Amino acid sequence: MDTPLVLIDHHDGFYTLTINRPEALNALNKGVFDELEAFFKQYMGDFSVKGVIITGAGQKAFVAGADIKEFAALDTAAGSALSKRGQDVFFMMERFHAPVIAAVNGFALGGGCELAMSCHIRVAGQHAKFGQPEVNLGLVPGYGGSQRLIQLIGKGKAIEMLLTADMIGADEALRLGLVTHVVDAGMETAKAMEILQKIATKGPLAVQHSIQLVNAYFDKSVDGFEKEYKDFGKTIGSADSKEGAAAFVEKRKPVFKAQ
Ligand code: DAK
Repeated sequence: MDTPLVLIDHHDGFYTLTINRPEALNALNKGVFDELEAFFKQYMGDFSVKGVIITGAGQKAFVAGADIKEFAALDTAAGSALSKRGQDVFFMMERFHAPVIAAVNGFALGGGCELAMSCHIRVAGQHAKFGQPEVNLGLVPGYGGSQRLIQLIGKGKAIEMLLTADMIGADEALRLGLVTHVVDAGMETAKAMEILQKIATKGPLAVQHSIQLVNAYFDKSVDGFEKEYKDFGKTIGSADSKEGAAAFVEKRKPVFKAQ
């Protein structure tokens, strides 16, 4: 049997997905996309999954981009189709019901930066480097990077990164809001797990709707305020919200059931 390109480890509802192509600095090829897609398709809406961490094998790279050797021969039609397919996989991650955290343990370039930006939260090792170097190859980003980079750090810095292909380090990524935590190298997954465990004590439906509401802000076809009052109704009508209020009054920890 072939070695998986995405290693899946799970414990008590927490999943760690490790992109496993260290010899190519974990570059995203078709096989990696197939395995990521299969995971998120299988578990979408399954509340036994409390959270997901995505990281890269080895200590050098999270993901150093799309696999340059794979896309060299593509023409316009095939390239657009592949880009759309990659965007769809990243949308599945962004819309996942439970938090997905990127534990960025090294280079996050091109498609790697796009993968990290499609996660809900990003934790970087001190040695991490971020960039969108597509222009070096005569390309623009193909997996949502031109849009999500602006969403996260604003137009001014995003356009500079896109046009110069310059990399930024972890501390600058933190300052710009591209990541929310910087930790010692090797501690990225531990920090991500700490965040997931905290979120897992909250109401799972409320977490799911919070993710949807943040996504709605950036979805031009959705009125986020309208969705908020509707989702508020759904959450306040849920058994979990009754349990949350009862636990508060009884001075105990709530036991949520995603109902
Ligand atoms: N793809 C394939 N192999 C890669 C790779 C990549 N993105 N990045 C690194 N590798 C491979 C290297 O070729 C090398 O393999 P061997 O030559 O040893 O066989 C091995 O990983 C180790 O890399 P280096 O020897 O270069 O390691 P260094 O420490 O010297 O340098 C580096 C590390 C990260 C600075 C350097 O490897 C580098 O610049 N890598 C390329 C970064 C990059 O430009 N990434 C691509 C960004 S553009 C598309 C959709 C999206 C995209 C494209 C198409 N379609 C839908 C068609 C997105 C494109 C991108 O992501």
